[in-house]
Amino acid sequence: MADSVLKSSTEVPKENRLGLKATDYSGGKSTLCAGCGHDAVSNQIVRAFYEMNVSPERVVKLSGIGCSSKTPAYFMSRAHGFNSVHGRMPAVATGAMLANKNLIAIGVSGDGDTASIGLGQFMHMVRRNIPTIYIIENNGVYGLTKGQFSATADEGSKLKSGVVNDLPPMDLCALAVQLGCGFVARGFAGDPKQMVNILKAAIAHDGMSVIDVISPCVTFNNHEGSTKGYTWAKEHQELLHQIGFVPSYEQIEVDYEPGTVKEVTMHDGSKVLLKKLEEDYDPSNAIQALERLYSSNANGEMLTGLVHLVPEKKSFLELLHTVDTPLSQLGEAELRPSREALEQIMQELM
Ligand SMILES: Cc1ncc(C[n+]2csc(CCOP(=O)(O)OP(=O)(O)O)c2C)c(N)n1
Ligand code: SF4
Ligand SMILES: [Mg+2]
Repeated sequence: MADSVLKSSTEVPKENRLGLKATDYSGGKSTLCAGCGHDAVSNQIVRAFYEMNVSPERVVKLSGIGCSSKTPAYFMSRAHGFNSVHGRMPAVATGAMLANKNLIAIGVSGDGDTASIGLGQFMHMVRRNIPTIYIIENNGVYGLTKGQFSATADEGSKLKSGVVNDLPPMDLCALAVQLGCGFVARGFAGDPKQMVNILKAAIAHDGMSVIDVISPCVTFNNHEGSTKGYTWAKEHQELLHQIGFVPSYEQIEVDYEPGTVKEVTMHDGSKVLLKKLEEDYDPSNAIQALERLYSSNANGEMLTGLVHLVPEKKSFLELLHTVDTPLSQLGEAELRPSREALEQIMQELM
């Protein structure tokens, strides 16, 4: 039954297929506030990469500025990493992936880093479909600079000081769908089972995946009147479906009632299983995704799940036909154009 597949990801072996332990995927000690949602997301990242048997040395971790952007220091110490300036992670991720398409890029950003100073870079990165797992740890505030409202804060929500937010929120999932992103999901830091399966599907996706995670800031936005705190999120989480993930190397025969589970085959042959809870939802349909996000927002609910999935969408690297060999490993013979090629270019400029 589908349920047995949906539960299978909870059985964790002591070593993965690479012979690595979960501790081989850990990072430095966190300096965030105890109970911060961002630490829960770091743990979910560790578990997903470990269970997906990804060598940490194949991973590049990228971020901007914020409490959220500090977190790549707290997972996968053995991976490559670059902590960029505020809102500029997309440019660095684009450069890294153009230089070496064999890397698996994971970017961690915040709602301030992405939806304010970095919005232009984020939008063009989505539009170009740069293969990166782009996580927004969304707490509705600028945690690092003492809790001012961010652009994702809900209208009418209150700061601890009693200040009310008068501006409408930006929905980063809806924005990503509108810009043609092939993988858009929303998770909740307090729902690890769903988040780990979303992350596994994102690792299997060849293209940009945008994951908006409601990740409460316990210091500045977890009180009554806040709409990004743990209690509010638990009470208002609306599951779009249950998510199961079957990696390509597991030849599991999935047997389920016709019409109850939607199966999507990813680029690497693994399967995402979406068990319907309430309606006939087609994740490849962008209009349905937008309708569902808008109706949830209008009802004051927090929709979570894999909102939009189009695995066949071509990435920027595929469109550019970038070489398989990392640029740093190409020799002079491959990099230097021939005399004839240079002469031809000169002729074209005449
Ligand atoms: C160019 C620049 N402008 C402003 C700042 C100040 N600043 C640091 S972090 C931050 C916002 C962080 O918010 P978010 O991305 O939501 O991360 P969080 O701390 O909430 O995880 C701001 C405005 C900065 N570091 N650099
Ligand atoms: S200030 Fe908020 S976002 Fe920053 S570490 Fe503390 S709880 Fe997390
Ligand atoms: Mg924030």
